[in-house]
This record gives sequence, structure tokens and C-alpha cells, in this order.
Amino acid sequence: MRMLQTVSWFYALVFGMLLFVFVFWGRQTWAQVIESTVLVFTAPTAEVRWAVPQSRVGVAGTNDDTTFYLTVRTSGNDDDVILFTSALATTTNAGTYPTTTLTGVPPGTYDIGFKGKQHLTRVMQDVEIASGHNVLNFSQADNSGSRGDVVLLAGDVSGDATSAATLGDDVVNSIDISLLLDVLDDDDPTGNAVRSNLNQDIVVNSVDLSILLDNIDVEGDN
Ligand SMILES: [Ca+2]
Ligand SMILES: [Ca+2]
Ligand SMILES: [Ca+2]
Ligand SMILES: [Ca+2]
Repeated sequence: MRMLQTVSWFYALVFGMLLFVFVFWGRQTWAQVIESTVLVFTAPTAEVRWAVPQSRVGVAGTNDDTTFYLTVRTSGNDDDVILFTSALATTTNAGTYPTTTLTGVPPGTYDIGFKGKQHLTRVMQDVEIASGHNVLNFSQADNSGSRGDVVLLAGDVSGDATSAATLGDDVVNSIDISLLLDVLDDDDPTGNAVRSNLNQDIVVNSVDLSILLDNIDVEGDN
């Protein structure tokens, strides 16, 4: 009888230990899973190289600066849902911007939009965003490697341009014509100070008006 009790206690002890190990191991594993998930997931980053404003004066890649914002949209349909909009930033004279963190965007396939301060939105379709660093080339139709011929269409100068929401209404129309005519013949010595100076030479004149009229009634990509 005493022998039987000892054996029972032994099994109970072994069972208890196994239960403790199982529970402890399980908890530790879940804790590790949560910890490693937090550590491993960092939002992808994106570099713009290149975005080329239409009809700028000067040698290519020397006067391509623009204030802009990026949008990340659902891919593969006509009714994009915008998942991410970046704060306003400014590209270099070469038409590049070093790095934006795509906060909250997991790796995947997206349509990526670029909206310039004087320009309609250009959207590249079905761009693969990988974890880590990505390059966005808006001068190509397909985001391929080299600097291409695709330009950002100019003429959207409406809105006060203080935020993404006010950086133009993404259509070139009579409102934009009117705004340009308000400053027609104004000097712009730096080329960057007057928004309607579309080609960024030193004056707002008929050349800028002509660029705008080429895009009349055109809307940005969506
Ligand atoms: Ca410039
Ligand atoms: Ca889409
Ligand atoms: Ca407009
Ligand atoms: Ca001009």
C-alpha cells in the first residue's frame, strides 16, 4: 500500500513538472514571438530617383527640384484607397529625394503616387515594396532603373500649398489659368519663388502659360 502511494506521488510529481515545463515553455515562446515580431517589423523606406518636372529650363537634372508628397495606394483596381500620405518634402535639383519611411506600410504590391507643387499626380502601378530600402523612379513607366523620359505634367497651381491637402486640386483648369495670369510678367530671379513660374526660369510669361494650356482639363492619375 505504502509502495503504491510512493509510485502515485512520483507520477504526480513528474506530471506536475511536465505541466510546469509545458506552460513555462509555452509562455516563453509566445513572449519571444511577440518580441521578435516587434523587433523584425520595421516599415520599408523609399527613395525617389527620379521625379522630373515638365519643361524646366537648364541642363537635364539641374533644375528638377519640387515640393511634393507621396501616396501609397491599394494596387490592382480603379478605385484606389490611399493608405499613406507623406508630409511635404522637396526634391533636389537632380529630381531626387533621399529617404522617406513608409510608416505603417507592410511589404507588398502598391500603386505609388507623386504629387508635385506645380504638377498633377503621377501614379506608378503595381510597385513591389520590399522590406528595407526601395527606389521609386517616376521618370519610367515601370519603375525600372535608369532615368527615363516620363515627366510630371505641370499647371496645377491652385491651393495654398502649405500641406498635402492644399497642394493643388489635381486638375489643370481655368482656376489655374487665372492664378497664372495674376502674376504674368512677374520676375522670379531665383526661379523657385513664384509657383506659376512652371519652367523655373526667371520670369512668369507666355512660355509658362503655354505649358499650362498644353495640360488644360487634364487630371492627375488615380
Ligand atoms: Ca529650381
Ligand atoms: Ca490601384
Ligand atoms: Ca488646379
Ligand atoms: Ca517661366
